[in-house]
Order: sequence, then structure tokens, then C-alpha cells
Amino acid sequence: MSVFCGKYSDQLISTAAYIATPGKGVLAADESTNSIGKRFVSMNIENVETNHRRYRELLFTTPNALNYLSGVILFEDTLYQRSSTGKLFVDVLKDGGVIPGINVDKHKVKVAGTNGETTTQGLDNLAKRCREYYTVGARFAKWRAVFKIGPTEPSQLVINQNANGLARYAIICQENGLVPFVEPDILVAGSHDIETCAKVTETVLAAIFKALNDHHVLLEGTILKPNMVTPGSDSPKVAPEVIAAYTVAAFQRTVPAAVPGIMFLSGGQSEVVATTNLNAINQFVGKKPWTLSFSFGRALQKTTMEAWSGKEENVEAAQAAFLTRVKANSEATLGTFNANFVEDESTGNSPR
Ligand code: 5MM
Repeated sequence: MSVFCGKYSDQLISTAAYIATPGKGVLAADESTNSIGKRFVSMNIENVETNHRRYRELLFTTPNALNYLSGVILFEDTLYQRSSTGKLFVDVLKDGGVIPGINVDKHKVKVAGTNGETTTQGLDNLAKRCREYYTVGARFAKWRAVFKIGPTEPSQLVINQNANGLARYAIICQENGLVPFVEPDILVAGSHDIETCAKVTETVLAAIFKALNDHHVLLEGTILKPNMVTPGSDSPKVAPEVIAAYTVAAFQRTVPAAVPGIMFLSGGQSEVVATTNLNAINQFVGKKPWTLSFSFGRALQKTTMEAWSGKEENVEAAQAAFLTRVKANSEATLGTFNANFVEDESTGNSPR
């Protein structure tokens, strides 16, 4: 049997191509209730549902910000919520030329017999949920599988399990009209060097694309959301140009040219570091048949959330911080982010 070819094929291809428009990227605003709660509490923002909604409204209604985005990943609650003017958030995004997406995984669980490695749950009822999400306007989905680097990790068991889980998720999405974001997140924690991260990234991606092929997934209607190739967080730092060279080489070796877009997660990198690395990746001279862009969560939102602090009088300043980030990352997708303009980590907007 060949790749998936069903009633949604053309739409999947055009949706994925739109998401991968050069100059645009994706905002990952799909923090679960638990995760956004933890972030709010750490910033002294009251962790109540009203604040989750107010914060997402601040992001989605930032003047001009949607021009730099092709998609926003939502948590299930947000898909059904409305802005303070009564408009569904889904319609706010669509009217701004941005495709709504939905996080469909049900989080990770430990795999028995491993050193704390995990796999991701959520396949039960996934087809039914995808049909519902499509009806309310979602056109893409996201599923995150987590890998860690250690003396014997990731294990072959966890690589196989997560690759098959991602592939099964991807084909269920495509059968129901949603472009799958395939997110293998190889965590930065550890003292490994960049070569080790490159080797693990290549091994994991090779297994995933073998599984996607086995499951007949239409690659033209798929987006990859990977980590960048970097040294571990406890290792000496390397230059963005080195990260770019290793990252692009890892994809050249494993990601078919049929995939329209590679939209990176930020993985705990600071806002400026994530932008600078994305810019270096796009400036790197070499074979790059995919759009290389962003699907950042923390690296788009940290200064915005801090600037807001839950207070109405801070909305304008918070929106200015968010606009700075989406614009800078849009430039980075084109390799035109101004390296001489060094942003202040605390404000995200301070010239050298
Ligand atoms: C925004 O956070 C997403 C959901 O996380 P939880 O399920 O833990 O709440 C997360 O999947 C995110 O989309 C990716 O990890 C990428 O985010 P970063 O912050 O690494 O760019």
C-alpha cells in the first residue's frame, strides 16, 4: 500500500504548505492547565481559568502579531473559548490569517524497566476527538514524544515505542483532516556534547520517518517539530553557527524533502538564544529543502508573561514584548535577524 490518499489529501498538503510559509511561524500556546498554572504561580499571577483566558486573548489580539504567524497550537479548553468581545478565539485567529491547531496528546507515562524514560498516551478515541476538533475549526494537531540523553538512553525500546506512537497518531490525524505536527523532543538536560546530541537526533528521526512510512503517512501533509542539535545544558556552550551546521546535517541525513516544514521547539533556550540559533540555521549555506521555522512556546512567551503579570494596565507593554518576539523570529526564518541588535534578556527589546 502507498501513502495515505483520502478525501483530505489536498487540504492536508495545502494546510501544511501554508504553515510552512517562509517568514511565518507557529506559537505554541498549548500549555495544559497544570503547566500554565505552574508558570503563572512562578510569576505571582493568580492561577484561575479567567486568567488563562485573559492571557491567551492578550497574545491573540496583539496588534500586527498575527502577520508573523501561520499557526497557533491551542490546548483543548482554548479551542472553545471566546475573547472578551464574544468572538471565538478560533475565529480571531482565522480572521488574522492564522490556522488554529490543537494539542491532542494525553501526556507522557513512564516505561517500565527503563531508567525513567517515557512514552506518550492519547491514542484511545483520538479519531473521534480529531473529528470534533476539525468541526470546530482546527486544521492541525500536535503530539509530543519525549526522549532523554543518558549513558544508555534513549533505549531502543523507547525509540521504537515513541516512533510508532507518533506514526499512529499522525495517520489518525490525516484520516480526519488534521495535519500532524510530529514532535520528538530530545531534552537538553545532561552533560553530553553536541556530537552526542547529533547522533541521538539522527537515530530518533530515522526511526520516526521509517515508522511514518510504515504507517502510510503523507509526508507532504506533515510538519516536523524537533529540537535543535545543541550540547547538553551542563556542557560548554558552542556558537550558533556550530549549532546550525550540526542541526542542518542531522536533517539532511534523515528528513525527506517531501516534508514542507521543520518548525523547532525552543526546549528551554532563552528567547534571544532561540532566535539567534534559528537565524544561524537559516543563514547556513547547504541543502535545505524544507522551510526552517519556529513553533516556540517558552521562547515566545516568557517576557510577555512577565510584563503582563496578570494586570490589565500591563497589557500594552506585554503585547509590545510579544510583537518583538514574533517579529524577531519571523526575521530569523529568513536569516535576516539583525545580529548587531542585541536584545536585553529582561525586556526582549533593548538595542546595544
Ligand atoms: C507550550 O507547551 C506545550 C504543552 O506542554 P504541557 O503539555 O507540558 O503543558 C509543549 O508541548 C510545547 O508545545 C513544546 O514543548 C514546545 O515548547 P517549548 O517551550 O519547548 O518551545
